[in-house]
Amino acid sequence: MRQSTYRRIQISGVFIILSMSSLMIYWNSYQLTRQTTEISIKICPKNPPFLVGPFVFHHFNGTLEDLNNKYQKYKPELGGKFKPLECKPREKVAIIIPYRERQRHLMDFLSHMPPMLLRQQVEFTIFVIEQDPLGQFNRALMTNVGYLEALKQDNYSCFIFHDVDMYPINDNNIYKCSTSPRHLAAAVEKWKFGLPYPDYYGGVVAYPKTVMEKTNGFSNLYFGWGGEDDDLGFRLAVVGLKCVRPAAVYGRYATPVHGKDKGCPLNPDRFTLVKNAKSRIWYDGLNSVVYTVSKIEKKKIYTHMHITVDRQKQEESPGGSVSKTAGVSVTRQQVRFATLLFSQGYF
Ligand code: NGS
Repeated sequence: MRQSTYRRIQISGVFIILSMSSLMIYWNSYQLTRQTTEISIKICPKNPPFLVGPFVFHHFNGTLEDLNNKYQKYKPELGGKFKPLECKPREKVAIIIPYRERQRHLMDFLSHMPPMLLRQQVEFTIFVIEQDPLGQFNRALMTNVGYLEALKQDNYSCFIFHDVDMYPINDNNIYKCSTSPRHLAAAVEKWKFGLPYPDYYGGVVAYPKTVMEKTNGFSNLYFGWGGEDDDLGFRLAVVGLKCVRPAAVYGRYATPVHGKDKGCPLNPDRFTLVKNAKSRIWYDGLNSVVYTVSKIEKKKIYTHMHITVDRQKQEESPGGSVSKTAGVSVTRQQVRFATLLFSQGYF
């Protein structure tokens, strides 16, 4: 009896030792695989090796499902977080699209952008920030919302604010940030691959997080069409920054022709707002934006956010109340700039 108990204890002992050693072997091999994977995935090179240079923009006639299938090979995480599979990127990029009723352009954008961005070895997520249908569209407010909401999803360090109907056609125009803000749309098709005026900052800009913090983001007061991108230039001037641009041969964008948006008529206040842009920077921006997120849809290849804006509440916020009444001192340079725009028929 005593002998058999002894034997049982002996067997259990051997069993425990065997299980522990196999556990140790498993743990060691797991650690080794992890280390090797970490070592073998190198930081992406400064000059991506797979660029093709100029490439053509094509309209896309398929469905979102087609694109979901097409991009499966890139293994995006839910919400559309894409990473190059061959190396570890240097920064996380959020592409923010202020959006309303542009389904066809959005499909073109989703079809055109990811392959280029992955050739550039960018880690990115596309955020479509859609303002609900009521009221006038406010592009700059949507960019502020996109910035704040993207940061709730992940620690992005680089933000590219992008019109949905502008398509880069040279992949040497790398979608990355530098310490200065970058205006990527340097040569735009609708202006014969030029710009409408030298201080134009519309279309596509890349801001590192630090610049968004320095400029208090963008103004929230431009309801309707025009002026919000001119305002951005004045904000940058206040904090001693200026946009840099890629060479025109790289910063080329295709801009298919389309009619004016119904929900975005000319903003009659835009000239006044642009004139006092500098005086509002500390009151009107990220620190005063008023909005509600009504829905977040994490799609397979992008994130779609639905945003409700209350114009009255926004205009009653601190920045709003100084916007039209501030005793603004306009500099000679500002007047010259506004006059230049005026003389070219922009107002
Ligand atoms: C200027 C607008 C900008 C606009 C640019 C180009 O006049 O917001 O035209 O417009 N400034 C003002 O209205 C103060 S575009 O030809 O792209 O429709 O970006």
